Amino acid sequence: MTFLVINGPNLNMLGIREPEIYGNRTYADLEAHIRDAARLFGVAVELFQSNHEGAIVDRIQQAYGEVDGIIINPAAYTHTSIAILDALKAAGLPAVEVHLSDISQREPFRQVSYVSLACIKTIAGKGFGGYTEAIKTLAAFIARKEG
Ligand code: CA2
Repeated sequence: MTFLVINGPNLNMLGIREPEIYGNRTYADLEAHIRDAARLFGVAVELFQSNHEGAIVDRIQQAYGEVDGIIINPAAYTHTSIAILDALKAAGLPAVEVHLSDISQREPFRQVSYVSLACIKTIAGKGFGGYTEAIKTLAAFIARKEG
């Protein structure tokens, strides 16, 4: 089983600013965390980070027929991007949305997620652990569907 993990704009800045919201750990630490979690659940992962909406759309389109599921933290595009929502729908792959912070407790504009409309689950406010939970959720969902 292979999952594509997509991280959106500014997540490459993790650990550099706003530690009170996003913590002290860096994007490299997040990548290591995701790879460890994938190993734990026996799945392969491809990691992709971009600050560009079109690049994220392209990567989702490319994932069709290539991976079994998508884990996505679209970052700020969560709250604006119908293009990413449509790409996820077009790819037709099971997807889980992850946010480091609890977007339901933040500014009203962060409480709206277009991307969630194409996801089987949204996990928010659990920090790096949210990605572990997403891998577990996606693996169980696919196993149930195939079994
Ligand atoms: O909580 C999340 O994971 C978010 O997706 C993070 C996005 C934000 O726009 C979403 O509303 C919620 C922002 C990621 C920016 O990350 C930074 C990291 C360090 C310094 C500045 C920004």
